[in-house]
Amino acid sequence: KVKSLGFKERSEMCKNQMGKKLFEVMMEKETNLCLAADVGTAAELLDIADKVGPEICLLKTHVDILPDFTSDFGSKLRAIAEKHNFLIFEDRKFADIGNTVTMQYEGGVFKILEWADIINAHIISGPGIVDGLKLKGLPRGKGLLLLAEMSSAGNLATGDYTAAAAKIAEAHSDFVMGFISVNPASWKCGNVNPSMVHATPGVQMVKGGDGLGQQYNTPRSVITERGSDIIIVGRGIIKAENPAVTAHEYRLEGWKAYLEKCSQ
Ligand code: 5BU
Repeated sequence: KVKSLGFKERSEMCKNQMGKKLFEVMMEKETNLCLAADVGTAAELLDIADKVGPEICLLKTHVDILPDFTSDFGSKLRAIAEKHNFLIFEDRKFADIGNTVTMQYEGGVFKILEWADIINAHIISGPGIVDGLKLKGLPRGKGLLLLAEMSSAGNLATGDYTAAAAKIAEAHSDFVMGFISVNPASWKCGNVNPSMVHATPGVQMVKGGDGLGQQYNTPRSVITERGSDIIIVGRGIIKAENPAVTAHEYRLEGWKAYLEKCSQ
């Protein structure tokens, strides 16, 4: 088995600045944990971001679920991100044609471009979606993750679709910094280039599901067997009695698995 490259070597290969920054944050803080902050209100989100901040490299939002969203949400979250040195990922899953996503990224109530470091997109509409998002995001140093795979049962992002995502990423490596993936070790097209980061949702300490299609794997399995880099954990942390303590446990599991992979 070939020894995996470390985040340091990989950060030096990045063409996208946000991709490089993410690897650097991961190394500085020794964490490959992303919190999926799917809490009920913006107030709760800001609260958990501050508590769990020291444990994470990335905080993932679904800003459109927050009933108390106000225009100062972005600057408040950014202040917490700077305090704890993590990046902000809005899991918007853009999916429309290039021209429409430019407006969805920049405009509306949420103005995602103003506060999110990282966004993601489906490739269902073709590579024009990347051109559109890049037009707005690249001049501001942002990064894009492509949805190459999904964690939910019966999803259609498999095989040739996954390979197409990898190909589009290669062609736009100035803006695409990596993937949402589930089992990149199994990709027929290979694990693509090492500058690309892989982030995986559907992670809990015990394998299982949620009754609505979500499928969970353990941190260890995701990082070592499935070849990903970042574990994305939502309910495993936010529903815990003490989210900060539980986040610390996930962080240790994830980082231990990364170190193990590098020493194999
Ligand atoms: P959970 O509570 O750990 O199941 O939350 C998972 C989060 O990751 C949630 O915000 C989803 O929207 C997100 N997610 C996912 O679960 N599966 C996917 O394939 C993608 C995103 Br893409």
